[in-house]
Amino acid sequence: MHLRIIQRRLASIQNNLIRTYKYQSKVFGFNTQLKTVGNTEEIEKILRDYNQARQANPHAALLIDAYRKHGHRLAKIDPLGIILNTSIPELDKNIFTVDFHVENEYDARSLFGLSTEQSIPKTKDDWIRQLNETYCQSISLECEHIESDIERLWIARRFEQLRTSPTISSDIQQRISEQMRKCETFDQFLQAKFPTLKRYSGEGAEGMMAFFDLAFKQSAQLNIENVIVCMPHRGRNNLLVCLLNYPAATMFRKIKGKHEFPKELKSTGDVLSHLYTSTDLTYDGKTLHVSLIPNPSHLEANNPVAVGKTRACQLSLKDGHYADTDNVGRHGDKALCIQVHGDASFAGQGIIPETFQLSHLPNYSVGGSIHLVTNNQIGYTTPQHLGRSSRYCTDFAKVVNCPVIHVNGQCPVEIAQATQLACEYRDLFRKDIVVDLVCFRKHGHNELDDPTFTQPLMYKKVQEYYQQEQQIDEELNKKIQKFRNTLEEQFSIAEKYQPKAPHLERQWSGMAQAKSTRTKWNTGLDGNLLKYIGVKSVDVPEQFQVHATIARSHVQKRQQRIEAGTGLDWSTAEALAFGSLLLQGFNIRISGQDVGRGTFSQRHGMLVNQKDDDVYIPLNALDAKQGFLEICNSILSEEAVLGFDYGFSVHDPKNLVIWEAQFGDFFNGAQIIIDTYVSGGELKFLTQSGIVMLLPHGMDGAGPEHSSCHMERFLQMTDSKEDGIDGDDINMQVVNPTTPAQYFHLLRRQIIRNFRKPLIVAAPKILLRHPECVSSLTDMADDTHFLPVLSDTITNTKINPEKVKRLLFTSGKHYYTLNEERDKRKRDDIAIIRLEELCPFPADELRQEIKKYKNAKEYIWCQEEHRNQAAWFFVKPRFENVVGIHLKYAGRDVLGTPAVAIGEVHQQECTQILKLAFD
Ligand SMILES: Cc1ncc(C[n+]2csc(CCOP(=O)(O)OP(=O)(O)O)c2C)c(N)n1
Ligand SMILES: [Mg+2]
Repeated sequence: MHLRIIQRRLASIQNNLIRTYKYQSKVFGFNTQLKTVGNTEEIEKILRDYNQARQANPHAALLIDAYRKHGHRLAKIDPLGIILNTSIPELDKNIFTVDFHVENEYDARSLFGLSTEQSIPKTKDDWIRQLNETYCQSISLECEHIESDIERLWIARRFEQLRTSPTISSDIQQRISEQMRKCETFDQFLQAKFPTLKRYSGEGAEGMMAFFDLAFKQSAQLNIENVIVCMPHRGRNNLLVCLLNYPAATMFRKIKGKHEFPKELKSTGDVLSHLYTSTDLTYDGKTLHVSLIPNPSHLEANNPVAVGKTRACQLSLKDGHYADTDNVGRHGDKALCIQVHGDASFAGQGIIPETFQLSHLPNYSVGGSIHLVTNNQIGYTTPQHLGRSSRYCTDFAKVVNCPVIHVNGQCPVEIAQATQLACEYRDLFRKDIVVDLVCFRKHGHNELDDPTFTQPLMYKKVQEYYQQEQQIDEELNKKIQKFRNTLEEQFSIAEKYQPKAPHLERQWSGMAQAKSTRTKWNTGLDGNLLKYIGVKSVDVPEQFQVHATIARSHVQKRQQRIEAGTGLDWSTAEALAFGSLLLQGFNIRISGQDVGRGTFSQRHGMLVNQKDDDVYIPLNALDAKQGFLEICNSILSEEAVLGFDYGFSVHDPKNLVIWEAQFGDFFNGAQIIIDTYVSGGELKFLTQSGIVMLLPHGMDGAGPEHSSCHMERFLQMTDSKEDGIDGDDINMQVVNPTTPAQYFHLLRRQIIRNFRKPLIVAAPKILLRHPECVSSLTDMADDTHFLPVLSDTITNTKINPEKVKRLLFTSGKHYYTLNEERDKRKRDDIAIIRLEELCPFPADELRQEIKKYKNAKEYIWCQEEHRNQAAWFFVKPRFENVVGIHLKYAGRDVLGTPAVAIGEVHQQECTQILKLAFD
């Protein structure tokens, strides 16, 4: 079979879904020529042989099929024996009525993945015994939901081979025992030293350490360079100290209430179960860099973050789709994501199916994650049957054809088999795979909780488990004693130990933490360079057929305005900012729903060939040595996608990462990511992010849900001072720019600076095409920069500052309404000052501005949003306390939704605001 045919079959589900525009040729971040699977000829042969063998032995094949499909339902995967596996009709011996004999050895080995050492079952009874041994013991496999026949057959056969192999080497078995004992020892040590500590121990789930050790070892063998891990609370500290070289002294300090970072750094730190690290591990002479990313309490929120960081890491390493040249490997050769989950949260949190939906997408794929579910069969006090409706906690994974291995967490050999299969599958197919480690929790949700209040029978079984006699291994005991001694040493030095700051290393070296003062950055550029970028931003290859309307209203219009150097609109300013940063070697990623065209058909960063649906990104053809723009039309999710992009942004400061909401208010689907990462990430973890959130905002009669990006919520989450001067070191920036040039400077400033801060932009809707909302190249020329406050300069009414009696302060698109009204009323006694940046609050610039109007008597804040929303509550105390003036309010009244949906009422409100501002 031809290679391309096999690739298509392997990715059948994806290909079936491609019905409209597609990447026919290479676009940045997705190379259509890249191989998605490993040795296709070998896999093809497996299928061919199997089909022949099947024809020769149809009854045996039916029996094998039945076990591959249903065997997992009989498996003994629960170490407590709580899951009751009754017999299942599909595997009843009596339904396979034909007695058969498999005579031919070759046929038998093609039908079923026997290891070379294994003798061939012949009769029906032999086969049933063999299949029971393979599929119904302490490990089982779910693979029958996989659409691709080749993939399904490969994994079933490989599983069977591993199960029929003699056993895992004694070397590996020793490693496993050592890891599990270390894990247990660490918990015992913490229990002895800190008896009242909630440590979310690994006890009952020690098997996870065997998984990690073997997965890292195998990754190193496969020449993977980086592994990015996300993980919730359970056993996390064990992993940090026992395997990832986290200084136990720092952890002990933390438990005693001290800083985990150097004291002088601005940081709040985070709780014990959120500590993180990155370290180099050596396996068989090969070095593997492992990063355990910081996690918030919100379970599973760190999963898309880890996947995003993995993809960014792949960009840094020019892995797979990011390689400069074709055919240099496969995506995911160099970086792997391991996602760890709890059983209850894996089943319950919506971010999980969202993240799975990202896994096969061109601009979000990482070449497959390996998932480990630490399935202790309980979530807090909720048993499985109340915690989900599906049979397994892993069932969401099946939506993307992901195989699932269930394994008994107390069976080391089977854990090793599961880990090996997961690594091999991911390596071969570059797709996600799940290992469901069925274990238990020795204690309650934490060690101070009494689980027998709610689970008396379960905990009887747990107690029985711990009453079993343990085998003694003297050699291992010695190693464990050594480990215990190390912990003792670390404990003794904890008080005086100086923790290290991990935040400005590797890709981040050369960057700094922002200071408490404000800095100004020249973000302007030479006009000719901007002209070049502007023209190139709409240039397409000769044969490329641009849609006629786009050619007229977008391409030609931009060409003309660039030539003139004036009348530049919002999307042109964005293209100029993007292009200039690309030419400086930075990469840009813009992600979100429909970002290629833009919600309002304004961007057209990616053009679609009218002849064949192919996609072209003009800004990626600027120069041979440029950085690249990755345009990522996302799934219709906010939480997982923003999490992914946040993760992308924290990996390397040389990437400008932008997430755009379709309309501003949809960001709240991603509120958890904003609350736990974007707003407080740097304070908690020292991890900087320069993510830009573009949130289309504006009261234009669109009704409650398309009007507001809830700026007030972002402002309330900032650490801007109500009675002091803000510096660059605020937790995030909130801006509401009103000109294309201001947007241009903001985007450039975001990446030119030597520190990173999230940037929340109340982005335009109607301003995208507003005739007044334009800039010229001179506004972006060398030595220009973003202005936090805009003076009253663009007006038809000539303003003489001496004559001004009233100052109107506003922010955002409302400025244009006010300006128009002032012109209409010919009010030269009113000046309008725009607050373009709300946080950090530009108090100095405002004071300077106000000074110009010596005779002003009235100061009014005028906003189009409702009084309990947008900036009013934020600016009022700052004007009073820091700027030193008392503001009156002119705007909509309070309301319990962002906007009315009755056109007439909307209009009456608009009129009323203007009366308040001008009468
Ligand atoms: C989104 C979210 N909701 C609620 C909680 C509170 N909580 C902490 S742990 C936990 C139980 C989690 O169960 P599971 O995922 O099975 O992990 P386990 O603790 O059993 O390892 C809950 C409900 C949380 N941390 N995050
Ligand atoms: Mg659980």
